[in-house]
Amino acid sequence: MGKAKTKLAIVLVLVCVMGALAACAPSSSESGGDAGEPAASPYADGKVGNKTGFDPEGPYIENIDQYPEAMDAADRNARNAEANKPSTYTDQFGFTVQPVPADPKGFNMTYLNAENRGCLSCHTTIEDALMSMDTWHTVGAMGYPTQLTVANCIGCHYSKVHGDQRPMSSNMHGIHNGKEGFIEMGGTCDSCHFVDGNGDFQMWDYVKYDQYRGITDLTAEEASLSVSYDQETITPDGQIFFEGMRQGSDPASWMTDDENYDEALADSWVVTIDGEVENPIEMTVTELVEKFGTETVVAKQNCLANGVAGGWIYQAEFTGVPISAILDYVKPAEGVQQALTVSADGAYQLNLPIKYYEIENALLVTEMNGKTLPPSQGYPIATCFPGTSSGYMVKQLEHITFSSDPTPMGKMPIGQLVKDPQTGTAIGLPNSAVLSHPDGVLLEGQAGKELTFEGYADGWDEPISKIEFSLDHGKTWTEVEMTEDYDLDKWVYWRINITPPEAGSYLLNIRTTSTMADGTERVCDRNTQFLFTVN
Ligand SMILES: Nc1nc2c(c(=O)[nH]1)N[C@H]1C(S)=C(S)[C@@H](COP(=O)(O)O)O[C@H]1N2
Ligand SMILES: [Mo]
Repeated sequence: MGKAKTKLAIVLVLVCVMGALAACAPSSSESGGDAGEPAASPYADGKVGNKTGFDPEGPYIENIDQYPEAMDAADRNARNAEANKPSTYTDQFGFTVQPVPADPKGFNMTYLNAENRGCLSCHTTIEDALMSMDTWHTVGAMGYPTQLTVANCIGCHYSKVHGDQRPMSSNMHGIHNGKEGFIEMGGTCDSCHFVDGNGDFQMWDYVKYDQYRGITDLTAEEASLSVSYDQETITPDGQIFFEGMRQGSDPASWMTDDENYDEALADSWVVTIDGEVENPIEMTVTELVEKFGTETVVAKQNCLANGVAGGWIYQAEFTGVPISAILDYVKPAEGVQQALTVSADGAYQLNLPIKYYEIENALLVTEMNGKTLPPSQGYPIATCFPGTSSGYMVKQLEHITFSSDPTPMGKMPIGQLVKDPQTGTAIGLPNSAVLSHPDGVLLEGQAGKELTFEGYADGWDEPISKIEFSLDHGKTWTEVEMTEDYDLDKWVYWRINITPPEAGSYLLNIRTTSTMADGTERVCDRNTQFLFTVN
């Protein structure tokens, strides 16, 4: 201790000398010291930190004399960030995507190992993963540049309940764990999951944006979003999602060739409407159109399995024979409860309660957006129940059978929104997504410039009452309220303008609210999250 005291005087003398060297002192800015003022040193030579190491007889740390340089925090972080720059790729729509934000420490890349987690860190697209399976699997391809995510898988693989044929957890573990491809890519539990502070396994893709650093938060005031919406926007040709279901999911049965179809088919394609009706009919598509005429409606079509932030939705102008006119003619018997609607290949058999056929503007569709219905949409004729699901659009329609028997007929149960196994509430009700850009998009040369993002909100059979946007992880929101004349057959198509002030990554949270039948408000159980980076 005496040794230390004698050195103190020399230290004080050296304080002035150290002033010139202050820039070398590690963490001088982090410790909050005034610039130019040296940290007080207990050492004779005024050095800061231990550059010689403890006496080997005392507390011992191996290589301690090499530590001070290596432990220079600012420098280490900068080197880590430089060596671990997030990468970018071009997605299937031609957008440049940077899934992980850059941060000053390289924290996301190293500590979170973010680029090696989540479905799309290994799979180019989910569609591609499904196509490469040994067994045929339905593929639902987005028409908008919106990526399929695990949220869409949950739409069908929802249940963890024993006895369910298709629970996500058992399927996904079965095809990943211990499998060659997964092992080769260094797959672990962490590839798909995030273990939270309670030791609970979360889906990484659901929680990643709450873990990332380097996202620039903007309060609602700073973001000063301008939001507009309409209910009329029609999905452009080629942006309608495609679901390759059909017969047993075999791609050979998919109707993907929309250019090359038999134009004379409408004259020979017979639709049968029978069962408990007074006047059963068997008529060609051409005869149906001649006898009952056509009407045109604009309606959204939303897949029941569309997940949070998913793009399995579109809006189109449908022209076809009004089902109301057909019902007036065939006259279903008193007490008819339901009808089974079957496609020509017999693979799609949908049973729907009679109330759907009684929807005022329900159609047997022959045209879409002013053109002959393309094969992918059901040429030569398909059902359309405005305000309901695209799943109720039975394509290549052949047969409708009315029945007073309440027992479900056909191969498929009546479609209904499925429940999220984690939240216990209906998936994507109400829902929203960005449709103009993929999540994680990198927009080059756009810092400080005005950007427009577009997307939808839809509440199924509940009207949307408001849509809220946040750019500060949900602390403050910009909201837009829907007007009284809300049209339930249509979606809400919104546009937001934002000028990101500087280069960096930004996170848009979208929270949607609908009004339930009893008048109470329903808020989406998961926000739609959309990351974008500008430089
Ligand atoms: N004949 C037939 N119609 C069908 C299907 C099908 O597999 N076969 N899939 C249904 C489902 S679940 C949906 S979501 C839509 C998908 O339509 P899209 O591929 O045109 O988007 O078609 C519906 N109609
Ligand atoms: Mo669907």
